[in-house]
Amino acid sequence: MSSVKILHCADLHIGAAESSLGTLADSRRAETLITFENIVKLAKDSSVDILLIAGDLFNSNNIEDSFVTRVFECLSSIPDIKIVYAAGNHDPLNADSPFTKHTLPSNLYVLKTSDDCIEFSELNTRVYGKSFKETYMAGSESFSLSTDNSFINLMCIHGDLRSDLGSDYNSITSDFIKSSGMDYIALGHVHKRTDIGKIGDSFIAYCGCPEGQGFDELGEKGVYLGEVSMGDCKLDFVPVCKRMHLTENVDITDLATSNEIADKVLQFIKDKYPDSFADNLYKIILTGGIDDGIKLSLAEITTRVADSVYFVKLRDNTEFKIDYESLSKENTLKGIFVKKMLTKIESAESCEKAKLLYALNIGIKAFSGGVNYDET
Ligand SMILES: [Mn+2]
Repeated sequence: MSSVKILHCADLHIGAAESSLGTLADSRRAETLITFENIVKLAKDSSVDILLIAGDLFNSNNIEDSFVTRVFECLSSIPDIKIVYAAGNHDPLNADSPFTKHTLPSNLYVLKTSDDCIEFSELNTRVYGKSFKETYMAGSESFSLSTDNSFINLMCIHGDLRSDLGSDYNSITSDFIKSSGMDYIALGHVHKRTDIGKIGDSFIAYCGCPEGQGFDELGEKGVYLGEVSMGDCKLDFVPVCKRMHLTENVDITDLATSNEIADKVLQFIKDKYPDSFADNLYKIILTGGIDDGIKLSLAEITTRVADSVYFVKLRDNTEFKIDYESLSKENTLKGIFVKKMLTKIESAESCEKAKLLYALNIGIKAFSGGVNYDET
């Protein structure tokens, strides 16, 4: 066999709850499980030979049996596909692991916690790698098992791609990769996808998490799918996420009422995401200059936008259109505050200036009673 068809996924974190979503958190947990089912279906429909899962399939080893049962049931439903699992730092392969406690599907191969190799002779392919045994695992300078060039050599591993061995999460260095002899290294751990890279003779990529679980995991998420052969790799990114987390700045200069602002926000996201705007989760940062004294009702604007989308939260970064110089001459508490802040800003290092300007803006809003504390 000159090539092998693979699907590379990682970091599902099944069972994780995005608690900031409130009542939606449970539905998002269910969606992550459904996304996993869709990945299995994609593997089946694409007739892949090997499904590589590079760790953190479960968010922790303390996971409800119903999730584990469903996951293993899905994997059993594709008996013709070999599945290789390398446990990650969230679901390490110890006595508490679902992969230790439950009966595994016969087509599921779990890599040991020491350097390991699984051979699929009918596919002329070997899959190398190892599992996390506990939450932390040190990296190594090189992989201890040598390869045979008459096989397609794959690695499935959870770890931290970096230049030194300093990570607590299995440092994977360029030297490690260059000496590995792999055709493709399927990585998990980093939730942001990388393009397919090449270090030495080995292709390598993080596929990222297939379903974002916070506003630090933005945009379209998915898996890598395609063919690997000796010395070559043709993998495509396939989006599988049900929803996207998105952060957008919306300029509301000169708008005043909540319905005007909500309409502007909705129009902005409809224009940018015409096909999926209603399905996504948004963090909207309101920017621009508004008239002095206008108190935005974030609650009302949020409610109006939320009527048309799955989830939205707002942050107010607007500024009052104020002539600070003339205000600083007023003999009022507000005037004295502005004068002191302007003096500080003038003498501040440039990196501090933006912070102080933001503080000035927040302070002015506080005088109008318009500061929201939930602005993370
Ligand atoms: Mn992870």
